[in-house]
Amino acid sequence: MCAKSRTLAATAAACALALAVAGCGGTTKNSAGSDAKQQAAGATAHPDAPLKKGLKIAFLPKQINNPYEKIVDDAGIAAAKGFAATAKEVGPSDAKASSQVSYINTLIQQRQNAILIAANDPNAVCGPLKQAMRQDIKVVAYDSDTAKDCRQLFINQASSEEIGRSQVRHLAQQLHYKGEIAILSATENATNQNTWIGFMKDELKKPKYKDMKLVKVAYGDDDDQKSFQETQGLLKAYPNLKGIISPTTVGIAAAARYISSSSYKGKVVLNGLGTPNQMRKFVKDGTVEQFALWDPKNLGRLGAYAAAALASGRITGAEGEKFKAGDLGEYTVGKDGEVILGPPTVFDAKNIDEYDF
Ligand code: RAM
Repeated sequence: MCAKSRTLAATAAACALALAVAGCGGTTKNSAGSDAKQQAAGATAHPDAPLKKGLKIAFLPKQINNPYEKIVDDAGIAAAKGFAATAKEVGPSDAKASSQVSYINTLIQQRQNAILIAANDPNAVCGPLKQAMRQDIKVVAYDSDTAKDCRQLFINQASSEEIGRSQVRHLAQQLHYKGEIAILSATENATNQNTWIGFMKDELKKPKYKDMKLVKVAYGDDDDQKSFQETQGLLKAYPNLKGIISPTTVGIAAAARYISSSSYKGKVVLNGLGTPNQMRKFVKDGTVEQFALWDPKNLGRLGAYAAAALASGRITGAEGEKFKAGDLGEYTVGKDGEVILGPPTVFDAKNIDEYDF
C-alpha cells in the first residue's frame, strides 16, 4: 500500500486512471513549464548537504478559514521553526480556482525559498508557480496537487486511489450494498476531491455495487453554509437517497449538522473525510457512524521538511530520492514527485476520543 519510505507501486496506474476519470493534472505540458521544473531541479541532489538555516517558507492553503487547513499549516510552521526556518501562512478566504494567484505573485516578490500550495485548481496556478521555479523558489504542492509540471513535489496525505475506493467500500458496507447515493464535494475544480471522486466512480463499476447508484455530485465549495444548503437540496431532490459521501472536512461537518436536526437522522448514512474534533458531537449523537482522515499535523510537518530538503539541495524532486522528516522518519520521492504520508485512519464511537485535532 502506501506506507512511508516506499514508493507507491500503483502510482502509475493510479495516475493514468485519475487522468482518465477526473482530468487530474491534465495540463498541456508546454516546454516553458518543463524547463522551469528542470532548471529548478538542478542536475544533482546532495543528500548530505546541511539543512540551510533561515529559509523562508510559505504555506498557501486552499483557503485560510478552513479549520483543517489551519491545523496542517500551523503544524508545518511549528516544524519549520524547529529547523530555524521562518514560515508563515498566507491565502485567500475562498477556495475559487484563481484565488491563489495574487498570493503566489507576492511570495515571489518576497523571495521566499519555498512555496507550499494546496491547489484550488490544477492549472489556474501554473503560470505563477512556473515563474517561481524559474527564480529558484521551490514549489511543493500538498493536500491538493497542481498539474505535475507546475511543482517539484506533491505531498499526498495518502494514496489517492485508496482514499477514493475506501470511501465507497465503507459506505457500501453500511448500506448493505443497496440504494441511491450522492457525493457532497468541495469546489468543482479541487484536484484532490476530483481525483478521489474519479476513483469512487471507478470503484462503483464493480459488480458488487450493482444495486447502488450515484445520483449526483454536489459542490459545497468548502463553504459551510453552501455545503449545508447543498445537503438539504440533495435530500429533497432525491427522496430515496440512502447515503452521502462527503470527502471534505467542511462538507461532512455541514452535512452532519443538517442531518442531525432533520428527519433524515438515522435514515441516511453520512460518511466521508472529517476531523475528529468537528465530527465528535455527530458521532456521539448517532448522526454519523464513521468517517476517515489522516493526521493533518503530520501532513504539514512532512510538507515543511520536504520544502526544506528541496531548498537545501538535499533532493531535487526526482523519483527514488530520500529525505528525513524529523520524527516522522524517512520518506522516498515516488513517481512524478509524489510523496505519500501514509494510510488514513477510520474514526468511530470506539476510537474518536483518542484523537484531538
Ligand atoms: C477539506 C479540504 C481539503 C481536504 C479535506 C479532506 O478540508 O477540501 O483539501 O483534504 O477537506
